[in-house]
Amino acid sequence: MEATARAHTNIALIKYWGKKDTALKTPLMSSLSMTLDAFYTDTTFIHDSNLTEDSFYLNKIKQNDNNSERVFNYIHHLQKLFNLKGHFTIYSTNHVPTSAGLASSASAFAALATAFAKSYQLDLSLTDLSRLARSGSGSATRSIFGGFVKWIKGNDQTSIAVPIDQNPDWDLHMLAVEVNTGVKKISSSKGMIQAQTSPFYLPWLERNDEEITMMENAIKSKNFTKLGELAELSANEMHATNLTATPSFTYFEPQTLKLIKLIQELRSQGIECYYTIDAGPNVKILAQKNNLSAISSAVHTLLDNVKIVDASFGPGVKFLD
Ligand code: 2P0
Repeated sequence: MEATARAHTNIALIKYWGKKDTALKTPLMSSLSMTLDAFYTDTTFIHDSNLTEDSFYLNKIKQNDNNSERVFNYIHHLQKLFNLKGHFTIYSTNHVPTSAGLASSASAFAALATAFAKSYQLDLSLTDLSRLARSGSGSATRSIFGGFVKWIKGNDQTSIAVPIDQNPDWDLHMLAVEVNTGVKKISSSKGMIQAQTSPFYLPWLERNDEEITMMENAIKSKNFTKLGELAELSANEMHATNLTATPSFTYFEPQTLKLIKLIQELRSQGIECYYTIDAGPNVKILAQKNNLSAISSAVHTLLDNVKIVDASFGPGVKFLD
């Protein structure tokens, strides 16, 4: 049996940065994201009794055991969960421009969970799929749905994604700005453990419910200013815990800081925009249509040869024939 699914990636406006249970990937906090149209992963999952080994192809290239380990472990975990066995082949294609420097684990594990479930004809709801995707990668939980999505903290059963507005009628864009770096980054999994040594980590966690509620209210009232301010605050809180961890670390590069200052400067000139930053040096700028070209020109003037991808709301997972 064979099935193919497409999932779009998402960027958190209220960040997830810590696990309650490492194996189950239940989070210490709820998070809230925007699914993006510009970036997605297509994954085909095939299981067949004639297969003699498990294999994983990424962008048409067969991956070695090392690169396949996380994916194989994930599928073995799912097979055990549903009492299934047998070898499989996975073909995954990332339509995430490498130039955008965006992580693809959210779309990758959401597409994989969905293709897996369909190939075995498991009768699962989207909520069930978000739970399955979660055990592959935390942020994948949210990529099951489109638009604005909340991932609720909780236990293995209750920590699932909930759509807030799958088809938002909003003029909201995210400009993904690539910041080049040769520096080896700390993985998200490691970074979010280390961040918990920060004296600011617990106070941040205590603010989580309130920040989620405020963001939901900003979305309900279509208040771009509130949404942008809260998203920027959440990113700054996350990166502040990294800087104040023991040992201290940061994903920021000099160009990241240049972009932060540029966004502050643009705001002071009346060009409304906000930033969010994940576990890497790239900056995503939240803005509305009328300011996109002014912001892009300002970024290009500041940084030579930087790549910018304009994204807006994307859909939830779907099956492809
Ligand atoms: C997020 N990030 O909410 C946060 C903000 C990065 C910064 O989720 O260990 O690949 O697989 O659960 O989901 C990136 O981490 O980590 C992430 P795992 P994941 O989007």
